[in-house]
Amino acid sequence: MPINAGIEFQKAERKYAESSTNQEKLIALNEMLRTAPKHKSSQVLLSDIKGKIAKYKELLKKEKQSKKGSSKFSIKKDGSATIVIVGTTNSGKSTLLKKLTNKNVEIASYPFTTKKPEIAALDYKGIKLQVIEIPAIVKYFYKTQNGPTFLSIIRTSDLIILTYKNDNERKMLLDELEGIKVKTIEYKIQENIKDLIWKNLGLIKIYTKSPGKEKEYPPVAMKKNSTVKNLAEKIHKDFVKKFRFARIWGKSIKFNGSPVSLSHILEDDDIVELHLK
Ligand SMILES: Nc1nc2c(ncn2[C@@H]2O[C@H](COP(=O)(O)OP(=O)(O)OP(=O)(O)O)[C@@H](O)[C@H]2O)c(=O)[nH]1
Ligand SMILES: [Mg+2]
Repeated sequence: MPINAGIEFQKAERKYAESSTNQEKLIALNEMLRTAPKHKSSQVLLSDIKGKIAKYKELLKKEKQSKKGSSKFSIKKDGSATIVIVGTTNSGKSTLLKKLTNKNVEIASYPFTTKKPEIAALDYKGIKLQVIEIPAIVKYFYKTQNGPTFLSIIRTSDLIILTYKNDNERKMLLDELEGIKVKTIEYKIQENIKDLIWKNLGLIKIYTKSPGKEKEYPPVAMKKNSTVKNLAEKIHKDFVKKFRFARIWGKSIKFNGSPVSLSHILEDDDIVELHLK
């Protein structure tokens, strides 16, 4: 925060932090430049803002270019969530992708082995998740040929796994990803990475069952705090209209098998039996 920054500047700064598109960021940055205090001690701030303006102009230009011709790296979203593996070269991105998905990707000790996004599917207890390895991040990534395209894949993902070899690389990565608001976890070899991914996606697994039968597999992925109504809508468009009550087994209920209404909030691993008219 600069000395004597006015309220207008603070507003613009907040707008910058909260905006998610390149266009909005650019507008907010120009606003910051206009309202920033202009004295000797704000030189660093001003040049930082100007640097970011140049960056977002470049990103916007590339974004417009890639909208014209269809990008050669266009990726179709698949599964209940998309996870991107983002890191420096030789930081084990492909090794991690293989460990998560069993996809036979090229793993090698020379740098920049992976040149295009590698896409694979991860099965987490029956829920399908899309995992993408992004080619290695380098300094001034947005200026590289495919940097803006890769950054937009990262920006539209649900979770980033950051891989790096040392603190300098970590700092560089965080600088290059500045402004991207996707939840980020850092991968350390000893962690149970699949459970860690699931915990950070903000999703729950819900099983359905019919009366007198076992729970059905695979489960359904839902956002945290979803209700029985959300589940019913997801299964069939008529189910909410036909709904009488539901029975629940699991963490969201005190007595297993108790009946609940549409507004009941579900928890991870709940089993739901819908009773319809
Ligand atoms: N000791 C050790 N070596 C690893 C580990 N993970 C990967 N490696 C090695 O590091 C080298 C690079 O691994 P990759 O998985 O290809 O790394 P990457 O980040 O995909 O690299 P690029 O695609 O080339 O940017 C390979 O020789 C791997 O065998 C690890 O956890 N421990
Ligand atoms: Mg690789």
